Amino acid sequence: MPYGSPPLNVNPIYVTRPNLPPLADFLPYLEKIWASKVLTNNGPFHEELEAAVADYLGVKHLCLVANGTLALITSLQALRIAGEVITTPFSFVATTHALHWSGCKPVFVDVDPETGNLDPALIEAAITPQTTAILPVHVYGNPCDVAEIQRIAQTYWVKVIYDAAHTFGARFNGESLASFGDLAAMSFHATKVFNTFEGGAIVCRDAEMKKRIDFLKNFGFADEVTVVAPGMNGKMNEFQSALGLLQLDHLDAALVARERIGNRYREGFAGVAGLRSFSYRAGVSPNHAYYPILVDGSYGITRDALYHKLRAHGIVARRYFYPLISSFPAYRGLPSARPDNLPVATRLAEQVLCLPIYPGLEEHDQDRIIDLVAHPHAGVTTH
Ligand code: T4K
Repeated sequence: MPYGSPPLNVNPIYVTRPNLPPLADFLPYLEKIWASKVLTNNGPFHEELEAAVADYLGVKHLCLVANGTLALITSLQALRIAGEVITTPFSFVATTHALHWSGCKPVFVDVDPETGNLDPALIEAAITPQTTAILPVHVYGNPCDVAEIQRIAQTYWVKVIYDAAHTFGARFNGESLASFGDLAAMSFHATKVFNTFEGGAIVCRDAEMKKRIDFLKNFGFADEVTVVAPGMNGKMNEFQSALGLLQLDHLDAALVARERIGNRYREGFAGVAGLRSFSYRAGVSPNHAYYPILVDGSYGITRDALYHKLRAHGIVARRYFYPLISSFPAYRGLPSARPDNLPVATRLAEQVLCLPIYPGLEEHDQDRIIDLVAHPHAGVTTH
């Protein structure tokens, strides 16, 4: 079960719902899979989707993978990243787990209060002779300062792997947000703007790197008898790929619906004391993957009180990303994980709440959410 199902006799409104095409449209794909008996290992739907996603994003080289976490781990392996990697604590825990699974040491750096993304002004001070890469996240699909991060990476001769899990459909200066960095790891999880049940992709810069990643995601096989590296099983299967092909047809409409919902929230919350959202960087066409709000001391009630109030009304908002990754037992002993090293991220994690946003969200439900959020003291129930 997804987290956060409220024990209520009302239909909950979740932070997101997967966008799904009509079931009837999926059946012909299933019939083809049954007829061919090709279920996985780079079958025809996989090949077709890989080309179609690259085309949609406007990138030349892309590898489909089974999920976003494997996209991150495979990216780190493909570039042979080792030693220390500079990253953000304000993300989903998979970002740092990928470093752990690759034997790298995460070095947490604080974030920019306006975007929630890694603060480039603080990166250089965290670089040591052991640093081999930077792993920033375009959090909520809002671009990092890609130019400055690139400058730092070139100066110190380190790689940049973007966690681009939230970026599908977002563009920056006319380019897909997944086209920046040495590699970008995307997620096509059920909760994402574009979903293939589970799934993901790695955007890379040239055909040689694509070949390397294709080997890595298939146990390291270069051909039937040659294993060139200790790869893993990171392949996207034919069911996921078939769904992806269908989803692409519905994506532009989904992005329009998300934008409409995002704009209605923005209008609904204008002028509410103690409430703000992150700022979009100039040049971005956002994908409205999430609708995070930040609740400060002048709002009237705390972020957690608002979270519980909404739940009492059947609205399952989520505190992405709280707790900070750096506070989890696996990472809190790291010197860079100290809260005094991460004051902005610590504050944002205590203030943030992601409101429901997905194409099927009904206007009257959104109006209810807006009303409850815009009036902190209305609808509070005592337990
Ligand atoms: N990097 C970043 C920055 C990420 O955000 C993520 C994933 C990754 C890497 C790793 O990518 P993947 O390996 O997952 O491809 C969810 C997702 O599981 C996770 O993919 C996502 N980030 C993260 C931000 O959110 P939970 O634990 O909050 O999911 P859950 O199950 O509580 O679902 C949220 C809501 O969505 C539910 O309340 C209802 C709805 N839902 C969910 C699922 C799974 C459905 O309606 N149907 C469903 O099948 O982590």
